[in-house]
Amino acid sequence: MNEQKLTLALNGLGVFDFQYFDKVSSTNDMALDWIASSPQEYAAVMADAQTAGRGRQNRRWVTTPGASIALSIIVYPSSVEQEELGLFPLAAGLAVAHAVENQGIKTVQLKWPNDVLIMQMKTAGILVETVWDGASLKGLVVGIGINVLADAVPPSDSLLFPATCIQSHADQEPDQITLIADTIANLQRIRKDLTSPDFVQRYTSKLAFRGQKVSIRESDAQITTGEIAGIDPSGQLCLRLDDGRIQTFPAGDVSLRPL
Ligand code: BT5
Repeated sequence: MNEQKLTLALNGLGVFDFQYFDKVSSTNDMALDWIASSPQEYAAVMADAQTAGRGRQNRRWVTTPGASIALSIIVYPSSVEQEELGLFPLAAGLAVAHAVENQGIKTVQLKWPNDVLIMQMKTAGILVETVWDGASLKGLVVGIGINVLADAVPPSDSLLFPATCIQSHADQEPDQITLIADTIANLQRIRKDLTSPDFVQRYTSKLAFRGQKVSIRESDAQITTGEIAGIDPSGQLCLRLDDGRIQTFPAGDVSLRPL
């Protein structure tokens, strides 16, 4: 990573607090700890390698040195946003999706709640975590892992869902610093109308498997099938069941699979 170019790109977005590591356990862990010393909003932690990168429900996230982006962004949600924290993973997904599109890729979609797909294969994953002081929210970390080069894609037998990388779909060599800066700039912009109908409409236009039958697994004992109808203003998935009723699912620890 060219640190001078990174500094210029981030400073251009008003981001002066950032840390870049050759190797960390998890950039989310570093960012969660950093919140205690109140860095500025959009303070960012990045790393070339993670020894304990994680996804939701403590699943493993693979980061390959030189080929992946591991980025964690610190956000302090406003009181209005705190009413709708479930929108943050979706907003981060949309921010990454637009950054990937800016690399010249047209087939980008979002697998609810927060996976970024290229041609229906996962190219980025998002893990949003919060720090609380009793009932008061101290801050939120948006963790983003992006497969940039082909080496970033883990072997298929180790994955729950097919994966790909930006390099395999872009005409030009993908640029890590542009991807990072675009992602942060997009998140800054998307947050301006996060709780408006425009956000729901923009997210829905990128929603993968819309109108298709999927299964939603909340636990081994709780699996629901239905057709994806869209999302509601809180970012919950709306599923049309076989009897025509609409059931909503909060963006928590659920897994969505196409059938
Ligand atoms: C995610 O979880 O997709 C969230 C991943 C967030 C990673 C970032 S990297 C920066 C920050 N620091 C961290 O420690 N984490 C964040 P989930 O939806 O639970 O998906 C996890 C599953 O994705 C795994 O069980 C694998 O099947 C699959 N997987 C792991 N590494 C992958 C990769 N590089 N590309 C595609 N799929 C992967």
